[in-house]
Amino acid sequence: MAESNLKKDILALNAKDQLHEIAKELFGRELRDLSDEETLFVVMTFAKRIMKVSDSNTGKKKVFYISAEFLIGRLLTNNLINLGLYDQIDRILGEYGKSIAALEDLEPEPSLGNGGLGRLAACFLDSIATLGLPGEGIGLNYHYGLFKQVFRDHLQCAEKNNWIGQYSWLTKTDVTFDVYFGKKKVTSRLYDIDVAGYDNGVNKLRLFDIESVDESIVKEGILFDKEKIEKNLTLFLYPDDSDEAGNLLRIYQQYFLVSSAAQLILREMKNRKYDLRKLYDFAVIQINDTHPTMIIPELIRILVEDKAFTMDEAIEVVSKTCAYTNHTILAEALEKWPLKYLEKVVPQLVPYIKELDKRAAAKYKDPEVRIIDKDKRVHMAHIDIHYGFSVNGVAAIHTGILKETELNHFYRIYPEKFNNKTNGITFRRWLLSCNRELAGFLSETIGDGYKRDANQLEKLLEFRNEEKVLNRLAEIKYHHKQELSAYIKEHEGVILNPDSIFDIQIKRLHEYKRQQMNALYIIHRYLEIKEGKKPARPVSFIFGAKAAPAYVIARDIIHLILVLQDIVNSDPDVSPYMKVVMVENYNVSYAEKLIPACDISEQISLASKEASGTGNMKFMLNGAVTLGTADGANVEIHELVGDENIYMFGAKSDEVIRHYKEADYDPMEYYKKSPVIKRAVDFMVSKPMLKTGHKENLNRLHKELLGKDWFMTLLDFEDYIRVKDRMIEDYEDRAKWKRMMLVNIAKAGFFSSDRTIREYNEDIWKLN
Ligand code: 26Q
Repeated sequence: MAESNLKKDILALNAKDQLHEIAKELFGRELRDLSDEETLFVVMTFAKRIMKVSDSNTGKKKVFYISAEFLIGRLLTNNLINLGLYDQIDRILGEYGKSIAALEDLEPEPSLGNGGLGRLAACFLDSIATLGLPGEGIGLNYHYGLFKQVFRDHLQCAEKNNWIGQYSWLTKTDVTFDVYFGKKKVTSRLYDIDVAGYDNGVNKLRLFDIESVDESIVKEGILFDKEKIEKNLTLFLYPDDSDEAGNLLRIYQQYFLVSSAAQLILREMKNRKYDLRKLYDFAVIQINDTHPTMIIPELIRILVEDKAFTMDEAIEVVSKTCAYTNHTILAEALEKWPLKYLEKVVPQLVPYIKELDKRAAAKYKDPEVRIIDKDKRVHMAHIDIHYGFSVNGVAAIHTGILKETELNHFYRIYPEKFNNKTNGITFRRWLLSCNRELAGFLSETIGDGYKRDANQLEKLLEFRNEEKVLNRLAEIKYHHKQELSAYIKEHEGVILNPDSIFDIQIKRLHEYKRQQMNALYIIHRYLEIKEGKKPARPVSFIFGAKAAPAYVIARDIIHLILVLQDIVNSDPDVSPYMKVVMVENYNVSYAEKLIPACDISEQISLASKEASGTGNMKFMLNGAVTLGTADGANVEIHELVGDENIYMFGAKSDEVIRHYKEADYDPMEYYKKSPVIKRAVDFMVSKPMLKTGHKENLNRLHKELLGKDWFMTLLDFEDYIRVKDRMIEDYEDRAKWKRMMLVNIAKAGFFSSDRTIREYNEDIWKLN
């Protein structure tokens, strides 16, 4: 480490010369004459070169974090901060009238993830590198990643996101592997992205790509021929899973990932002359949800077929190497593939999966723990639990529900495998980089120590009654609200008042996350203002969300919000008191602008359904106050900040689970007995709504809410109104609110992903 710093210092000393040289090399011109975009490429190239010569984190044992998603976001600012070069480069650019801030928005965002699970993987890579642990991420290089969202006619449309330009953080390697789908062979090529730890060594994110990929098969939007596997395999992240071809493609992607990963890991073991019979002494494979589960039968297959292991030996070695993280308890998200799909895509794995099932069945009579069920569907999670050594949930309540309910049959046979690892976020991106003003103020107030040891944020509590500190926090928040307002005006065409309360819900669109409940509140407030109840202060309701293209009701909810945005913002009686905006193409970069500007953090999932949530942590760290249900990590936030610094509402998870068990929840009951609920729900299909929006979408949603409401919106709606109204009133007690902000920041240290990764290492990975 000392040596690597020395190396960095030497390189950094003449950073200016190097920038000049790279400018000449790439563009044949002087730095001062380059466009902002060209300057961005120069700085990127410089950072890439520094990382190439920096030391990597090494050790006898390494973690391979294998995941279908790595939602890494833009890398320029983050890499410069972690390399300790941000201020220096910014100064040099300043000499030419440029700044990093002016460049960073030009970087295309790698969109290699859907949401929480992918972003968590990215935070983990940052923390693994920062803690100096040997580890790498293994994933896929989707050319167009997750779709780009555009709104047309109040509807979500999907376009491809072409994030890989001429200059990207990817480095093409000369490593290739053969991957077989039955007898059909394709070639997989490895690309690397360097991951710089904060003041520490560099690790790698390994991304595999199919050599025969063909971007030209993409037509309108994100349409392409799903059958042409050798051309389409790495074009998109999670394509349409509404039909068989889409599901098969998903399995092709998964096997392509695990076959490449297995070969990469075994190649490294061979290069380092490690004994494969002790694989678990040198490698631990963390399986991020079930998407990479086939790595287990695949490794067993290779050890048996190519390395002369007996089946018993192979199973034992692999089981001691693999660990599984569960990120969801939604039944529909637990992967169960029809055996015939696997027979079609990866016939070579099927005998091994059958063998694993046979052994489990011989040992345990309970049909619930079978890998292949009576309908011939393969339960991917069951492979992980039987043939991995660790099973973890991602927040205390989530792990509890796994043990007691969802995976109880497994918990009874393997209690020792189950453990909790409450999620975390990297403070480099979610504080130092996205909120430099707050980070600077914290350093002035409590010193720099919190940057290495997040728990030191608690020192801030000493200032809970110091008006100067409290006012400064409020001032920083206000600056971000001004900046966000300007950005939203430019990009969404909506004018927000920075003096209004910024109420923000940003996350994937899913019924269980209940954006529809937030929308119903907006209707409720709109109608109250129409009746003449003018609030003391305006509220800005801000949303960001993508819906899976095949998820009809989720798209209807987006439609509802966009129609409300139109109606509310264009109504002169109402718009001075409230505004609604759903930002287009919500992504990591947008989150970095929204989160520092937030007052009210909406975390309103139906209790028991949100495994953890990590946005809740990012908001808290940036001084927002949570409005939440007792779900996921909200429960732990509540414990940390106490009743007086959070607004909790709604049914608890045991009540919700009971309703599901008894099948006794009926939304009609709530609709009939509450005029407030009835009025808000019916407004969805009222004349003004149908005039602006589409009958089909709004009627379908209305019917869904009253006929099914699977995620119990109406159960919690009245309590939500009550608590949210109180929260908005409390905002006027400025002293109280500022203190809540301070306490939330001070208590956020627990949610550093450095803490999470330390726990993974101590309990599961045991790296040196
Ligand atoms: C499965 C089968 C078929 C098609 C798609 C999928 C699929 C794809 C993505 C299932 C799940 C995902 C992603 C899940 C996810 O992001 N989960 C989130 O993980 C976060 C990190 O642990 C948690 O904080 C969130 O609570 C959880 O929702």
